[in-house]
Amino acid sequence: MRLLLIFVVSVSADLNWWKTALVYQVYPRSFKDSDGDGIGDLKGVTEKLPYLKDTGIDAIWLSPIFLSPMRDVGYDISDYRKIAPEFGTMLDFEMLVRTAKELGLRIILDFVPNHTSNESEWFVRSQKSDPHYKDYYIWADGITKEADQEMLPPSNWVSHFRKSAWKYSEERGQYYLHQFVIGQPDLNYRNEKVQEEMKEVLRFWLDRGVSGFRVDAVNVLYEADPKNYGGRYPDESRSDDPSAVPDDYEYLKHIYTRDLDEVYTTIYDWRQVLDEYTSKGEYKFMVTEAYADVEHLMRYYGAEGRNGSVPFNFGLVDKVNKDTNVVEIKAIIDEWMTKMPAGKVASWVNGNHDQPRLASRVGTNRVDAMNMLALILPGIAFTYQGEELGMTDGFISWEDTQDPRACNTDDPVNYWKHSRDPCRTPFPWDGSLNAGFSTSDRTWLPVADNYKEVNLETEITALKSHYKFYRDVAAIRKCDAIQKGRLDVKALTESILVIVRWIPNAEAVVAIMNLSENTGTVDLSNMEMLTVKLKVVASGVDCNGFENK
Ligand SMILES: *[C@@H]1O[C@H](CO)[C@@H](O)[C@H](O)[C@H]1NC(C)=O
Ligand SMILES: CC(=O)N[C@H]1CO[C@H](CO)[C@@H](O)[C@@H]1O
Ligand SMILES: [Ca+2]
Ligand SMILES: [Ca+2]
Repeated sequence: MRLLLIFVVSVSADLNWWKTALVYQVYPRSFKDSDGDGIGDLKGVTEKLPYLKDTGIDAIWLSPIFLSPMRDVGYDISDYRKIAPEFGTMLDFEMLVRTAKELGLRIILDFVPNHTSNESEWFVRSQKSDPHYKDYYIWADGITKEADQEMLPPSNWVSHFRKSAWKYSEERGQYYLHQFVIGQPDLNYRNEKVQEEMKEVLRFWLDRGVSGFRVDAVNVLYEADPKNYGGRYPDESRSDDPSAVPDDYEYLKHIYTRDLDEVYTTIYDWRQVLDEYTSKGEYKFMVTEAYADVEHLMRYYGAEGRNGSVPFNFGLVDKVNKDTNVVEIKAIIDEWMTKMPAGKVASWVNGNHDQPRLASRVGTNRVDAMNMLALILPGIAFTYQGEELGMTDGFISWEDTQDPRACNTDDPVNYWKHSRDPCRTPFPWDGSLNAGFSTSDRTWLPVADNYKEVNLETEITALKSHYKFYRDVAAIRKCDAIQKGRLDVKALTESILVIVRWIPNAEAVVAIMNLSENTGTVDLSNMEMLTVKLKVVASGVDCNGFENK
């Protein structure tokens, strides 16, 4: 009798990695400069990947690295398939992906679908009314008042960066829409060709081994369809913000320019493109950026049998400052966890390149508590580069200012109120020249003044530091209680919050944050799930009396 042996080779796709991923946002311009031109680049990121691995990071989201005239620091893309020369080459990118894979790190790219740069070939041809590209963007005729023949824009819409969202093109004799800066014309998603183009862009990068996308400014993808308004783009009405002036974005109620139903359908369509690739190996991840209320955000998760994305949860960024108490923090957590549809994955964000630094926003003494919170709650945690060190906002003079939102004010006195540069200063690797970021005489933004104290080398050498605490919590995050356990959040007083993640009769992790200046005693004996004996495995910089494991 012959023995027949059957080997079942199962190539099982890695479907769950993203559900508890610790994602680190690299802002490539400010991470590490490998060639001394003062601008961070892809080779610099590759060189520092071991640092991210040691820190306990699972995936890296790279802010835009694509060809761009850099009028909105890379969020104005002229070719979605090319790497900006200041960041490197396609070969550098492939090396980055390969090195990351070897280390077990995943790469997530920034996808900016609402607009291209006005220097994109698509826009240049559209402006020339090239038949294929004619309707790639939102073009409309101006409105002429009978009396004085003066031409006005097609509607009263205002850009996110102030003033009319319409710009007249002499060449085409029509206005185009730009919800952000003039150099960022909005794509027309009511055009099937644009839909296809953008799906091809996703496939292009998926074919190059990326694990997913962070999608920029999605809730403004669509505007009202003139077909439903007698061929015109309808005016928006006045908002209830009494302090806004007509040039301000806040002046209008944005009922025709954001959160339209069509937005969600497009997200579900992109999810389907990503799913084509999931069968080839790992799950491809998508997280969407929209500043909207929680009810709108929940729709991104999916609907009517269609899968969607994970929406960024900005609750901890928008609603937490130096004075927030733990009852308010608990409310932010509870709101998301209660409204989130069953079986979906939460996300927690403490900052990004548009927000003041965590230490500047909530105070240096709350940095550890907020980092711990994001890392211990169920779901995905996002850390913006440098928040693990407790970096503060840097001082940037008017002369050094780069951010268009600040430059557009033309105001050398008050520009800083609008500037996002202070949170974008170079990563402080050590206390040497330019904080070890670059060997150049001049860096694209100056390093923060306090880099001699706040830098990685100093924090690694210190007995206790924000970095060491972050790294310890990231290590604990890998245990079952945090990966799969239940959640309990209790505000014991206005300043003491206890978060328990546990698996019944097996394992528990307890995080205790005290937001007051006073020491206190916490009695955990009435928490029924804590039948196990506890030991301290990580304690923050200001926690005296505890030694780290
Ligand atoms: C793009 O817009 C900028 C203003 O932001 C303008 O200076 C430039 O000439 C425009 N380029 C093209 C190709 O239209
Ligand atoms: C956090 C973030 O990425 N914000 C971006 C949103 O989109 C606009 C326009 O693309 C950018 O200016 C912001 O930086
Ligand atoms: Ca460089
Ligand atoms: Ca749009």
